[in-house]
Amino acid sequence: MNRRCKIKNKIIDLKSNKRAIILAHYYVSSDVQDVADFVGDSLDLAMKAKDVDADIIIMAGVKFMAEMVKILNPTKKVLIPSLDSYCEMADMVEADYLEEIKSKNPDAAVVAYVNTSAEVKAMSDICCTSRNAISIVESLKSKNIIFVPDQNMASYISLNTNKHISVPKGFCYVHKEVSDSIINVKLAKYPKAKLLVHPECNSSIQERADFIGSTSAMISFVNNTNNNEFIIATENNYVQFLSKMFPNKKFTGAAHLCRGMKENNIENILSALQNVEHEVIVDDSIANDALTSIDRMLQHEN
Ligand code: CIZ
Ligand code: SF4
Repeated sequence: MNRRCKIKNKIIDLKSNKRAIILAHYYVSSDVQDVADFVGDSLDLAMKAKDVDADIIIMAGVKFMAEMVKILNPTKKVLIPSLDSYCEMADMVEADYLEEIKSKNPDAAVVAYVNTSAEVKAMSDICCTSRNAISIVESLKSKNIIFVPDQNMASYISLNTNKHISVPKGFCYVHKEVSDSIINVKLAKYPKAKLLVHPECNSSIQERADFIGSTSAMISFVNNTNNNEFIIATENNYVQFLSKMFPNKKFTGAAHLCRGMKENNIENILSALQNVEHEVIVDDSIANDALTSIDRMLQHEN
């Protein structure tokens, strides 16, 4: 048995000994997804986190996801495999900055993309993910919306709703780096491929897309089309996930890996389980207000 198999087997044994479960995002490596009990997007993970029967939850993703799991499961131990698994976009809008924007737009509702800190969620009216952003924004009474922190996602929502969206700042470097020249090279190589684009990509890339949507929406698109070739403009680990899910279809990636997601590996998952280390703690007063915004999003889904 090779070293990776041994580590994976140890993780599986420890999970059952310690009543632990592993949640993994689509953007972590397939090695990590192999040991997970559940793989999904941030909305799936938030919903799953609410009804897991375990003492320990390991969140293989980035820090805001682990915080969200903790907020939804305050009595459980939530561990993060690496303390360096940051979402760089989530760190672009801080609480002080949002306070300033709110004071300049007192009648606007604040929608926080889940890629935000617990503090920012706590200051917002409601959360959303890439999967439900349009319907959440549409459901609000207010015509004026402050949306944090992704400017490209905000433009996409603007185009698809009749709301006035203020977009202070923020972007995801993984999606912003998807360039026209990369798409040109991919299309020259795979001329029949459909181009699937995440709404965090620049509008020039969105304009060329055959389909724009979240990772879950991309799965539905692939499932419901007769096309067999796809160029995927979102985090590159997702290409491996799609290739496993649809073995008869061909996928090629147009984006890089996310540095924060890449921090997760089977070695640090094993270590987190063995030593019960890297526990995520969210201050109670922040967690309560953040929970209100997350719960409003989850109620919208039901
Ligand atoms: O919401 C998520 O999980 C992210 C980060 C991407 C997506 O489109 O699902
Ligand atoms: Fe954050 Fe971008 Fe990484 Fe997603 S891909 S976790 S938005 S930095």
